[in-house]
Amino acid sequence: MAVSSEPGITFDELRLAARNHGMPLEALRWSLTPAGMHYLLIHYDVPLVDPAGFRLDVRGAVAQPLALTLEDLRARPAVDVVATFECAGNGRALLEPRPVSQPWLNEAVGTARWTGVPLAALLEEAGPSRDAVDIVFCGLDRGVEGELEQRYERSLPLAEAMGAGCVLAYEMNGSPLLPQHGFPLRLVVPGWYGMTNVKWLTEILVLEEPFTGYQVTSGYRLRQTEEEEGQPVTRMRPRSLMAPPGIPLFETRDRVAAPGPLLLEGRAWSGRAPIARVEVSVDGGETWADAELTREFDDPHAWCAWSFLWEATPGDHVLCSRATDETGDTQPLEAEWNLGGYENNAVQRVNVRAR
Ligand SMILES: Nc1nc2c(c(=O)[nH]1)N[C@H]1C(S)=C(S)[C@@H](COP(=O)(O)O)O[C@H]1N2
Ligand SMILES: [Mo]
Repeated sequence: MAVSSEPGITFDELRLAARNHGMPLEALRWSLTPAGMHYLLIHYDVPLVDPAGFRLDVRGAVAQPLALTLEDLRARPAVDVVATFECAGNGRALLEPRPVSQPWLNEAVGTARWTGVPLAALLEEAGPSRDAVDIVFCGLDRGVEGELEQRYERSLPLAEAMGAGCVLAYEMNGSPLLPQHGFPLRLVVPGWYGMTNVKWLTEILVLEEPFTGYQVTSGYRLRQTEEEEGQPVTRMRPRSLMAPPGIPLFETRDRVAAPGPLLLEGRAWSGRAPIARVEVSVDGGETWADAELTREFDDPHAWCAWSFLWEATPGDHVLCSRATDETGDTQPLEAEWNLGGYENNAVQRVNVRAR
């Protein structure tokens, strides 16, 4: 992956940004993100899928291969899961030098209620062999990446795939998936970074050896150089964001608010453990005070809401929030750089002028 030290994004980055939109941060006020405001990340093209001809194949090292139509899937017992998705590249464009890819600031997040078939039950029916190690999830979309022609496919270790909460979803917030969110079927793995939630899912392949596909062995690895093997990107690190207070300046999106009491609100999540604490700083991260936390969903990897009453004094302020999860992991003040620009969960800084 190329990196750039230029302050402005390149034309290639702009083209990606124009396709893959973020969640407008004011949508942090909604507990479930309306589908049209959920962020979007599509490596290749959105495929046009005829639902009547659609099949999900479960094959490879299984006792009983399966070929399921949408009706077959909808006839099975359904479950719901509320999951916060965050793109692993969220925060990438704030890194210096900047890894050249989708230039997210901090808006690549959203939370939806996903309805579908529990993955574990389907895998059990197919009967993975005793030597199964990885389950590969294959999308219908194809492209060229890292000079390799490929379909979008990602794997999970068998134990993670069998774990509670993985769903083959055909509905988002109670409606059929939109084309851009994976119609007619996608994988949902609560807690993992977004790339795990394979859209336009058409095949589940059980392997008796580790999967070596591009999106697992080349893409989505934490490393400083191309030569390094690095560590895979897996579960989301703790993060919090603030719903933009007051009103925006058109060009900079900085905020303007009246002096006096101002309720700061936002949401926080972690893919590793439930959120234990959210703190707020109104002086750019010098001093911190606890925010109030409200858990709206039982699902451990759905975001929770936080709020903090601030007495705004006239002048310029930098507001921050910082989440800590039950493992004790907390958001850093400064980003940790890596070549792909992944997992940047550094605290957000919100400029507010009270006047
Ligand atoms: N088939 C397929 N699945 C995919 C992708 C893709 O390009 N193709 N993008 C992944 C990435 S990188 C992210 S962050 C999430 C985004 O999901 P959303 O667009 O529904 O928010 O989908 C994942 N699933
Ligand atoms: Mo992503």
